[in-house]
Amino acid sequence: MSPPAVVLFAYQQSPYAAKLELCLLLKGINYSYCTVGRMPPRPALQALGVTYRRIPVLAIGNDIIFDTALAIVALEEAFPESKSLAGRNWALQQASSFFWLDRTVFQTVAGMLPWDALPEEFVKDRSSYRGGDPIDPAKMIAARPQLLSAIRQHMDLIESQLASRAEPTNFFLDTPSITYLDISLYHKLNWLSSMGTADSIFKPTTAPSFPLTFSWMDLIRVAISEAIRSHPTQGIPSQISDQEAASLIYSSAPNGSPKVDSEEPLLVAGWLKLGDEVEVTPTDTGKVPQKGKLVGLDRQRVVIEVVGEEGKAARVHAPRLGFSVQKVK
Ligand SMILES: N[C@@H](CCC(=O)N[C@@H](CS)C(=O)NCC(=O)O)C(=O)O
Repeated sequence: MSPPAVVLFAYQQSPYAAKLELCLLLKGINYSYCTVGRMPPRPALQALGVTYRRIPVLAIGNDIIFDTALAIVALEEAFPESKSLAGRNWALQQASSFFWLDRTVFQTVAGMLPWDALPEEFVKDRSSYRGGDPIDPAKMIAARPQLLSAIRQHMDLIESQLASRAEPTNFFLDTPSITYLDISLYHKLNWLSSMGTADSIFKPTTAPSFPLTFSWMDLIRVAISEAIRSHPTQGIPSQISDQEAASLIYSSAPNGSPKVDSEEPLLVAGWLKLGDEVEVTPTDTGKVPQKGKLVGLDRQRVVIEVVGEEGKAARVHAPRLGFSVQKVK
């Protein structure tokens, strides 16, 4: 059986897309890249009936996955022959990535963006994306010492973990090969170091405070170069149009039947039943609901059927952690 077509909907500057691209590259999975705008509207996703506003979105055949946390799980399942990034402590990796790195660390790092150099329209868009008070670039810049201080506290944890490895050439969890947690951590630090606003950390004038972190980042860069060298055509995307992306998705069949946990309290209580029109919404940022027909619900994911502009359907999967599921009233 030929492997399912993989389509990444993303834009170049998206740090979370970079995280998923690294996973695809290291796993050697071929995929197509459908470029969407840095801000909505995003016609490629609208055509699929996708209203979820976060990027990236990953399609594996007819299955459309929201959130990189679930995308990596779906990739591990759909491509069992590819290099695994799950490794040891898989559950702990997912929990650390989701609650520590993707939430707390990412928010702090995003605060370090050069807000005064960004277009006003973009800052306005990200204010509504984030929710709460509008982003005031002057206030963000004034808050930098506090953000830098928080980043140093997180980096202290990272440095201590790295110091506990048996070998200095091992990865973050003391494994000889790279794992998902390495990638989840690396893409944030690499993004931060590229901003130029944290040079006191990344380009110190005296001895660096985080030497182990820097040499671990070099290890990751070596792993990336090796992946490119060892399979120069795999994991390197080809650009496709919105229409090509839709036809790849709609010409594939969904993979298997969605799972249903009969003990799921929302089903047991009668709040939800299969076939209901529901909305699935992130609970932290970009809280734009995605509507669809409930076809699967277990402890890990919610699956809904979403009909696109041409009346064709795809299955959309979102993680349970960090997403709410409610019946549309
Ligand atoms: N937890 C989500 C976070 C995704 C996220 O925050 N993406 C950013 C871009 S890197 C985003 O969607 N920003 C708003 C936008 O692009 O419209 C994931 O892992 O996929």
